[in-house]
Amino acid sequence: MKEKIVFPKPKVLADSPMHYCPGCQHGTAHKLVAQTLEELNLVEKSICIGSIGCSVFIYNYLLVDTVEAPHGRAPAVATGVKRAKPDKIVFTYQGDGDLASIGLAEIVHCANRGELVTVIFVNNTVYGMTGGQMAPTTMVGQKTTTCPGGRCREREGEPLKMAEMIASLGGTAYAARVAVNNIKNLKKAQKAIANAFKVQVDKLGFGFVEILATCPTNWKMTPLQANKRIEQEMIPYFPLGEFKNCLGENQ
Ligand SMILES: Cc1ncc(C[n+]2csc(CCOP(=O)(O)OP(=O)(O)O)c2C)c(N)n1
Ligand code: SF4
Repeated sequence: MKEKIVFPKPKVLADSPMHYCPGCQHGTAHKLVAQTLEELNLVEKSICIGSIGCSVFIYNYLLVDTVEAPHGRAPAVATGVKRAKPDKIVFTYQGDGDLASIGLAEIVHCANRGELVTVIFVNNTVYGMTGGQMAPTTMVGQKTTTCPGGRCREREGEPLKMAEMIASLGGTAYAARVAVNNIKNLKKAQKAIANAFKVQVDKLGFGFVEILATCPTNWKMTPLQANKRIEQEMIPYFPLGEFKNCLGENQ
């Protein structure tokens, strides 16, 4: 019997094994970005700005021109690249340690200025690459290597809700939070990522998508347990949805 491929791999995704841990959703997020670039016909003119964290090797997987801008500086580098090459489609791919901690000033000012760039923000509530330290998005009560007793609201405050914060800024044209824990949410995630690129294509302003993602290794969970945590613990605190959408009828 002839095989029928139902979900083909996007061509812009390299044909090489990824280094991510089993059950890590960075790979899923990469695939959604790759699919979006192909569907919107943006592959040839896209420039990716990589960051620090487990996704530091994104240039090995997404076959587009890439600049590395570690330690939260990706939005600043994206600003420079886009201003120098306004015909290109420029996007960053950043984790929560990179974007919401070290790079908090960069992301806020980039959005507030309304830079015509797109930001893909992967929130897995820990610093994954460096061994699971507390991030600004770590949940109250969550145990990490730097808060072994659990994050404490009185001591460390509440986890930052980046999608809502970015939506409140004048230059933002699109801000949403999505998850990739089931098929329904995957489909919504795909649409949100496309919208975050469309606001750049239509020159409406800054585009931002927060993707809730698993880190089974540092959560000390199996992939299945980690996926359940997204539904049971993360989504109740980090609600899914669009917080700003200036696309109007252009969607
Ligand atoms: C002591 C120290 N401070 C800062 C860094 C820089 N650094 C590299 S990866 C990383 C954390 C990245 O975490 P995140 O952005 O959440 O991405 P993830 O690995 O979870 O995908 C940091 C802070 C470092 N390597 N060592
Ligand atoms: S440490 Fe966490 S974020 Fe990094 S690859 Fe493994 S599961 Fe993914």
